[in-house]
Parts: sequence; structure tokens; C-alpha cells
Amino acid sequence: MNNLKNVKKNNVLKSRTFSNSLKLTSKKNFLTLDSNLKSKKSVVKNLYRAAYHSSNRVKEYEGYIDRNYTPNKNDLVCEYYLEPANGISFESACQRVASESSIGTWTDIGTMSHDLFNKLAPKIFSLNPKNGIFKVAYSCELFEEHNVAQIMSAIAGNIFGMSDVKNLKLLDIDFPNSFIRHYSGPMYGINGIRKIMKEKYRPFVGTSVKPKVGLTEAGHSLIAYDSWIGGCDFVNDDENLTSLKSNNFDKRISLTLRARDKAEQVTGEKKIYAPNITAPYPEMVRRAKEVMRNGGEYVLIDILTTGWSAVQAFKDLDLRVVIHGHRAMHAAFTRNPNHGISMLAIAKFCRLIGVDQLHVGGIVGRMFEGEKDVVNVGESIESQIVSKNIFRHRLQEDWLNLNPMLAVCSGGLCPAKVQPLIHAMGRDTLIMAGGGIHGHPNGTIAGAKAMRQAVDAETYGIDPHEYALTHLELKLALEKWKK
Ligand code: RUB
Repeated sequence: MNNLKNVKKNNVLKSRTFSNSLKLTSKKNFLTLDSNLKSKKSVVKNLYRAAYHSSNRVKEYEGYIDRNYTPNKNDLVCEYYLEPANGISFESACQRVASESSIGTWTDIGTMSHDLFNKLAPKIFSLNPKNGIFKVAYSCELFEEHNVAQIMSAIAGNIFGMSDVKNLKLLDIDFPNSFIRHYSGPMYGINGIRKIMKEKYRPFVGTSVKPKVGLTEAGHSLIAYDSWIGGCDFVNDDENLTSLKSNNFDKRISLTLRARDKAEQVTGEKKIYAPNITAPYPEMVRRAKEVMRNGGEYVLIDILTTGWSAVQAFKDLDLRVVIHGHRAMHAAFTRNPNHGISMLAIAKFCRLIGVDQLHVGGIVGRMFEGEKDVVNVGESIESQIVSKNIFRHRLQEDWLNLNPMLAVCSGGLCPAKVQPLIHAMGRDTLIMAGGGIHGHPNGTIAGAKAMRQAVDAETYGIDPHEYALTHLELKLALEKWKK
């Protein structure tokens, strides 16, 4: 015990002596100090410390704005909307965000050298207090390129909780080519899906089985069967149907995939079942393998509740299964126009990590998003080169050889909404209707027929009301759901 006390006392004395000698010693005579110290190693350490304890520190929240900066090919560029908190200028708030999302903190720190700051500090190269928009270029060195969780923790992490900002929204990201090369993107995407479906032209029709949960395995498979023979291409489990006491995953997929086989024989068309494998990661992988063992080629994952890391790891297994991305929970951060993360940014990460088809909004349905935003996302996930559009807060993007994702539109859709939806989104769209099929006055088969008739009418360029004169199911649907 006494020994310990002595050791501690000696250390305190040593460090006091050292700091006193530092006060007395200028940088010039550090070498003199060298001869008084025991090892060269400790000199280097102490030199390092002393340099940062000087008055020449990098100031916190300063030096991040450079209006003359042009992002280079290795920069990751983010566009944000920002409203500063009371008493903070727009410029200062932008710099606080740039700092917190990269190398800085709330005070100047002795551990930050000017060299390090000059090398890694992001550059705010465009900022406009009038519309609240600013753009930052981040050096790739700040990121682990093949780690979406890490990237999100930086550019969409602590910054949303800073008291210096009242509102902040990540609007878009431009991934540099060097970055995109670390990802393989969707294994199938639009072209792969069209090949599986043997359908080159028309939009696809799908349904999620309703009620979302509560059906038995057999009941579920029967409704899926009716949907397929009525005309649906796709049948999905809903976002909250995984493996429940009354509806076991393994039993459900076995029955439903057998129903799919039968529906393919009856209709002569390719049919898809996308079971929801969302679960803790190892179980998710097991379920996907079970789907494949039963002859399935699709899985549905609730990408946001599952989490980036798991979705990325799942894709990287290269299981040769098509991934349908459901975005349940997205509106917690996409809905507020002034704060959060845009659906565009989320969708771009999904394409990067390799989701094949993704819910992007229904425009004319029961969800909040309007045409401008949904079309913007649709174009960004389906094009190879995305052009900049300042009115839509869209940055340019070159996706190199990453496959395009298929846009999925859903939420309150029915035959009456098919025409305006296709006009907005184009033919590379999967149109999903739950209530709009199973709520048909004559039941699920008629509901699926009506949806398919609405898509056929648009594909042939015929007004749906005119087509309905010779198609009873469509007529009844248009009578029930007028618009
Ligand atoms: C569709 C449904 C889907 C949501 C998803 O049911 O419940 O889970 O549309 O929303 P219905 P989004 O067709 O009866 O509305 O596509 O906006 O993510």
C-alpha cells in the first residue's frame, strides 16, 4: 500500500516537473529538454502534446466554408436543408453540422492539428440562408466505404440532435465513383426482374395479403392463389407478417409456394411470392434459405426496422434471391419536410447495397407523398445517370454499372388510380394494392382481375372507363372507388 502511495506521489511530482519545464521551455529548446529526459520515445510524445497545448489551436466551428471549392471525384457530397436555432447564424450552424458530422466537437481541442484539419475538414462549398440549403463535400477518407452504418452515423447521425439547429434535413447524397465501386448494387434490378417474369413491357401488378396478420397459413395461401389466378404477378406478405403463433413462417411459405406452382400451371404466367423474412439476422438468413429450398426466388425485408448492417450483410451473401424492400418506419424521418432524412437519400443507399425493388410512395394513394417527390426518387433509382435538378433538390449521380432498382408503388391504390400512377411513374413500376384488390365487391379474384384490367387498359392506351364497358370487374371497381 505504501509502495503504491509512493509510486503515485512520484508520478505526480514527475508530471508537475514536466509541465513546469514546458512552461519555461520554448519550442526552440525542446532538444535541450531531450538530454534531460530518459528516452527519445517520451520526447516525441511530449513534443506532440506541447505543440497542441499552444495558443495556435484550430478554432471550433470555423474554417469549414470555402465557396471557391469544387468537389473532386473522391468527395462525397451531401445537400442539407437547415434552420438555425435562435441566436445562431446560418453560416455558423452549417459549420457546426459539418464539424459534428466529421472531425470536430463543441470546443477547440488540443488533439487537433492544423494539418489534420486541412486534410479532413469537409468543405461547405454552397450555402444559401434564403432557402436554407447548403452543400458539403466530405473527403472519402472520412468513411469506411463499404459500411453504410458508419456512413450514416457520420452524415446522418448526431447532427440531427444538435441544439444549434432548429431543423435539419439530409436531402440528397452524391456518391463518388470511387465509392460506388465498393458496392455491387442490385443483383437483379429492373432487367433481371423482367427476365424472371418474362414480361418486357407492362407495369406489374401485385398485392399484399389482407388482413395483414390474423390469417392461418392455409387461409393465407388460398388468398394468394386467388390473387394470382385473378391476374396478380406478385403476392407479398405484409410488413408485420413474419412468423406468428397462428401463422408459422415455414408452414406458410411451403403452402403458399405450392399454391404459386398451381397458379402458374393454371394461368401459364410466371408468378412471384415474396415472403417476409424480417427477423434477427441469423434467422432471416435461415428463412431465406428455406424459401429457396421450397423453390422461391424472392424475399421481402423491412429494410429500415431490420437495419442497414443486416440488409447489407444479407445482400453480400449472394444467395441469388431477389430482395423486395419494404420501407415501414421511413416516415418517422422522411415525412417532416424540414427535419430528418429524405426518401431519396434512403432509396439511394438501398440501390447501393443491392435492394432489387423498393417501396417509394404511391402518389395518388393513402400515403402523404406527392408526385414531385416520388417521381424524383423513381428517376434516381431507375436511371443510370441522374441529372442534377435544383428544383427537386437532386444532386447528379453516375451509378456506373449498378443495376437500376424497380420502383414499387403502394398504399391505398385501386384500379381508379392506375392510370394517373402510370402517367407519373412510367411502365417500370410494380403497382401493389391490398385493400384495392381484397375489398372488391366480388372478392379477391375479381379484385385482382380489375387491377390487371386497369393496367392492361393503360398499356393498350384505352381509357379505363371505356375498357370497363366490356370488363365487369373493372366496372364494379370503378363504381366502388371512383377516384
Ligand atoms: C398496402 C400496405 C403497404 C403500404 C406500404 O396496403 O399496407 O404496406 O402501402 O406503404 P393497401 P408505402 O394497398 O391496402 O393500402 O408503399 O408507402 O411504403
